[in-house]
Amino acid sequence: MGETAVDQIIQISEEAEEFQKDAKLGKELSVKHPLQNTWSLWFFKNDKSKTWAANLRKITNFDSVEDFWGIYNHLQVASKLGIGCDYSLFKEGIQPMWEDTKNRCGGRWLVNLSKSQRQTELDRLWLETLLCLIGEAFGEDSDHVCGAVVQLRGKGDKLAVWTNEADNAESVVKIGKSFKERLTLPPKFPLIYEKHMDTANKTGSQTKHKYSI
Ligand code: MGP
Repeated sequence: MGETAVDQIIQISEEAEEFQKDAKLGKELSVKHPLQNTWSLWFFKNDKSKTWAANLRKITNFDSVEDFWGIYNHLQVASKLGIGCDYSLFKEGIQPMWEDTKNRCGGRWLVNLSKSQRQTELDRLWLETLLCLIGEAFGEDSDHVCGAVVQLRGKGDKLAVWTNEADNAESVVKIGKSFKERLTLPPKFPLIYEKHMDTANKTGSQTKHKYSI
C-alpha cells in the first residue's frame, strides 16, 4: 500500500519530536556544571639556574567540572613528570607558596610515598586529591583549604593538602581525617601535619609534626 498523507504527517511530526529531543539534549550537554570555586593549576620545574619562585608557572584557571576534565585529560599524569617537578592546585588568588597571606599561618597534611608507590598509587591519590578539592569534600572546613601539591622526588614522592590555619586544631584534624579516608589509605599509614613556618625554617631533614593521624 502507498504512503498516505496521514502517514507522511505522522512521520514528519515524529521527526520533529526527535529533532526537539536532540536539541534539548544538545543544550543540556553544552551547559557546564559550575564548581564552587575557581581553581588555578600550577607547574613547578626545577631549573637550578633560576630562583624557586621563578620556576613556578600558572598553567590555567578553571571553574567547571567539564573544564576540569578537559584539562586533566590533556595533561601528563603526575607519575610521568620529571624528578623535581610539582603540580599544584590552589584556589584562584592563592599562590602555592608559604609566603602567600592565606598560607603564611597554615600548614600541610603530608603523605610521604615510597619509591615503589609512584607506579602503584601516585596517580590515583593525586586524582582523588584533586576531586576532594574541586568537590569541596571537607564540608564546612573546605573554606580552610587553600590547595594541594604533588611533588616528584627521587627520595620518594609527596602529596599534600595545604590549609590556612595551622593552629585551628579542630578544623585541621577534621580535614586530615576526611582526606585520609578519601585516599583510602590503611589506618596505620601515617599522615603528618607540618606548619609551613616550621618547614620553611627547618635546619635538618625533618620538620616537626604538629599533628598526625
Ligand atoms: P620542596 O620542593 O618543597 O621539597 O622544597 P624537596 O625538594 O623535597 O626538599 P626538602 O627540603 O623538603 O627535602 C625544596 C626547597 O624549595 C625549599 O627548601 C625551599 O628552598 C624551596 N621552597 C619550597 N617551597 C614550597 C617554597 C615556598 O613556598 N616558598 C619559597 N620561598 N621557597 C620554597
